Amino acid sequence: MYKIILPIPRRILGFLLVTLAIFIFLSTDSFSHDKIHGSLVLIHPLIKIVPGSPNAALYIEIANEGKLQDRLIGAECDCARKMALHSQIIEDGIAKMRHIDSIIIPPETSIELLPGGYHIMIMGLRGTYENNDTIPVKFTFENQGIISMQALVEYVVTDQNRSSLIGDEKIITKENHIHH
Ligand SMILES: [Cu+2]
Repeated sequence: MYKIILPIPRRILGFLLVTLAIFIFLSTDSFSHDKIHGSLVLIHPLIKIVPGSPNAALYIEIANEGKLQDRLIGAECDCARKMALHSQIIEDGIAKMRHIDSIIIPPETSIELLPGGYHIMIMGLRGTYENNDTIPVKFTFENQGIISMQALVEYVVTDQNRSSLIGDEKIITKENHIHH
C-alpha cells in the first residue's frame, strides 16, 4: 500500500523544493542586488532621488577582499547626462561638495559611500523614475575594470541631505574652477 502512495508525495515534495529554490534564487537576485567581481564586492547600489530634481546621488558599499588596493575612477549610466565622484565637507558650517578623481578602496577593507560623505553625483536625469525602479549602472575601477549592475531607486521626501542630492549646480561649477 505505502509503496504505491509514497512516490506521489515525494514528487510533490520535489516540485515544492524546486519551486522554493527558484523563489530563493529570484528574490536574492532582485532584492539584495550585490555583485562579486574578482576581489571586489559591490553591495546595494542605491540611487536617492528627490522627486522633481534633475540631480540625484548614488550610494554603495564596496568591499575589497583582495591583497591589492583598487580605485573607483568613474561611473556612468544612460539614465543621466553625467555622473561624477564627489566628496562632501563642512566648511564654515555649510555643506560643500567637491569633485574628486577617485575613491581608494584599500585591500581587505570596505568603503561606504553614504549621505554626508563620498557619493556619486548624478547630473541631468533623463526621464522620470519611480520608487523601487532599477537602473543599470557601470562602475569603472582601476584594476578590476568595468562592473555593470542594477541600482535601486529610492525617493527622498524629507529635507535630510537634500542639498547633496539636488546638487547645487552653482557650488559644483565654482568648485570645478577653483584650484586648491
Ligand atoms: Cu555631489
